[in-house]
Amino acid sequence: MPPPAPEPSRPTPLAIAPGALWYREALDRAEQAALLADIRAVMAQAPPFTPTMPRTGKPFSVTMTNCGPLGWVSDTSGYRYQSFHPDTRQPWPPVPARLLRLWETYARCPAPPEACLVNYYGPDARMSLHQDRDELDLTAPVLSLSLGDTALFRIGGEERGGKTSSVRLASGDIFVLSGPSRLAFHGVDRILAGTSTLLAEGGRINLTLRRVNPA
Ligand code: MD3
Ligand code: FE
Repeated sequence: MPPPAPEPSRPTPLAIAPGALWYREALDRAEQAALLADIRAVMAQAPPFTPTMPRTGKPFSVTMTNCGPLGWVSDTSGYRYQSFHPDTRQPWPPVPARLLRLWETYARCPAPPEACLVNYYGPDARMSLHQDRDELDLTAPVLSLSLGDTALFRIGGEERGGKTSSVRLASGDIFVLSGPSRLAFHGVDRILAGTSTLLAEGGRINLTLRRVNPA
């Protein structure tokens, strides 16, 4: 048996809820800029689209794109993961290597992520309280990386209407959701415009790395 590969070191997280680990200021400015350049390249290949609500067709205030073998989409037929961009019909671009390294360091999940959802929030965008349960494998962690303006993020429990707590997710913060928090209700109440200079156009990009299928 070969010796196990050494685990890359990571800062000590704050536990917001059981299984919800917040790594504040995990990435310095240079790392954030390098990740942003990787995501700009993804967006050039797979332009952000405006998803719509399944029943009503109401547009989201957030625009989205994806990289990885699978991407999350929403339209009048429903929420789902699919292997191609809904407008261009092209396969999603691969997950940049730098992001795969973050997954190895912070998610500590033996299987690679299958989907990386890229959300863009302009100054007035928000995301209402929801659960992420479109994945077949709900045991794998989800890793979130924030870039740009700070978000007022809210997280509750597994039941809608329960008590919630709020944290400000800033540029360079990493949030890992696993175990009991994987099915927690969560959302973004608002974006605090002008809190970061990372994005020239302002606003916020959030990346979520996910498994979809059991390994
Ligand atoms: C808690 N995105 O894409 S990231 C989403 O800031 C989403 O764009 C938010 O909710 C954003 O679905 C929040 C932090 C996050 C991501 C996934 C979670 C929190 C989560 C899954 C389960 C519980
Ligand atoms: Fe979510």
